[in-house]
Amino acid sequence: MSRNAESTAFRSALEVIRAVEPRVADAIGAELTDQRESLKLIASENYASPATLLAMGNWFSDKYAEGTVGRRFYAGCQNVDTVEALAAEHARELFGAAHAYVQPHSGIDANLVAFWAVLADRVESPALKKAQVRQVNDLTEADWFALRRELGNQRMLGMSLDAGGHLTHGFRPNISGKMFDQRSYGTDPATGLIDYDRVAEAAREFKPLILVGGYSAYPRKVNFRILREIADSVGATFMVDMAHFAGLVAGKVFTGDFDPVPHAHIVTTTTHKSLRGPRGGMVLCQPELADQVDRGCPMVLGGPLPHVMAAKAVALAEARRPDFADYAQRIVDNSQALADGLLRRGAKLVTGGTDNHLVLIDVSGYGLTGRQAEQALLDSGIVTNRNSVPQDPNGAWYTSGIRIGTPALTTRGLGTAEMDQTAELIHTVLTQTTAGANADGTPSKAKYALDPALADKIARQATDLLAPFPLYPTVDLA
Ligand code: DSN
Repeated sequence: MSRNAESTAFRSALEVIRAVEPRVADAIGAELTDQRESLKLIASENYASPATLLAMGNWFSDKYAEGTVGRRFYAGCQNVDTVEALAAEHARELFGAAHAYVQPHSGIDANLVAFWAVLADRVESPALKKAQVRQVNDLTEADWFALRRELGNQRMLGMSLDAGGHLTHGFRPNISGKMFDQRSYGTDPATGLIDYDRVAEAAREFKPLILVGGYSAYPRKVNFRILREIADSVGATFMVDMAHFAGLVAGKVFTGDFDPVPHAHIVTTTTHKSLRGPRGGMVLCQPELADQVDRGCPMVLGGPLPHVMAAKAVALAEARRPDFADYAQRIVDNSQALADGLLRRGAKLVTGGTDNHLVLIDVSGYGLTGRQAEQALLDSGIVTNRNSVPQDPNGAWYTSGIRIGTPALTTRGLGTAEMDQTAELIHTVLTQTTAGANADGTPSKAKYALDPALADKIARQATDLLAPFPLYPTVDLA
């Protein structure tokens, strides 16, 4: 696509918006500037292609389309059917999945759709069968009361939050923790790695309805074949949340035992992280769960977002191109180069390295909390997020970790040499930052000191590092 076509498209869009509310047009332009200028290391973010972004800004946004392709609760959905069917087809082909549901608005939504599909399949359907009725409206009040109790009393076993699991894998502050009786498996305190024997032991003791695999802050591969065997041994449905590493699965970096799709009954993902699509979610599943998954809207989801499904179709088509596999491999090469650069300079990393797109620095090695480190890095033009480490003494707010990831910088074209320089910038900031104290002299978990001149110098170096790799080089808004 020529520079002209993309520049014209975005410039024209901003001109139209500016005529109505100039402050919105200005904010959109400013966001591009900010993204261009910052060293973005947030492991869950990326830069979608101009085609993906443009597919979202149109009249598909005006259409209601509850239901699924060919079975809608509204008339006039023929064009929505086209894009939803296309997105699902690309997803099935890309991941080798039997069924794809592309309506979830986010990863949390995708997980809720998956949970309710499993509950419907494993708990509700047998209850309806037993009562010899077709649907819940036909149950007696007593049977309905009993079914609601049963639905609300099921068990889930997932990875603990501080070991890298996600809030939606059954944690109390989240709806998943209120819906399920939950237990966690953690990681080996000595290695930081998943101990599959301990997972099997926990599954045998707890007998979950759902075993959840997947993570948002675990820097290693997971053996999904072993987790499936564990699930089978206790009659659990095996669900994998691959939101973080979907791009590595799509790009065939994670294959065999490390590809969740052939092993799990149901797989959820977001579409905007390493997969590099629009902000949204998706569910892939085995045929026996397909009907229940397709009831996601209006069971759990509000009306689907046809404009985002159009963008999912575009992004998934991009991910099916051969160059996406090269991109996925470079994400991991960069992540390993970043980890090596940090280790060589003396940083402490959870698990001692990485197999995937993310690195988790234990910043207690620098005498800092995650919050202090995150702010000091931000002052220096380096955008990261603080994250718990296993058995974190500082809790989920202050934390002791910094999670960094390479999907976004890899999209810009930075390579392993630039990752080593990035490691140098991060290490310099963290060694030069000192933890502050509260007014009463006790150590503060939030206050810190970093020479502003040094922060400015690092920020300039970060900008210099990015300069040869312009973001959206085909888009010129000037
Ligand atoms: N917010 C996502 C992440 O950063 O990992 C997951 O919810």
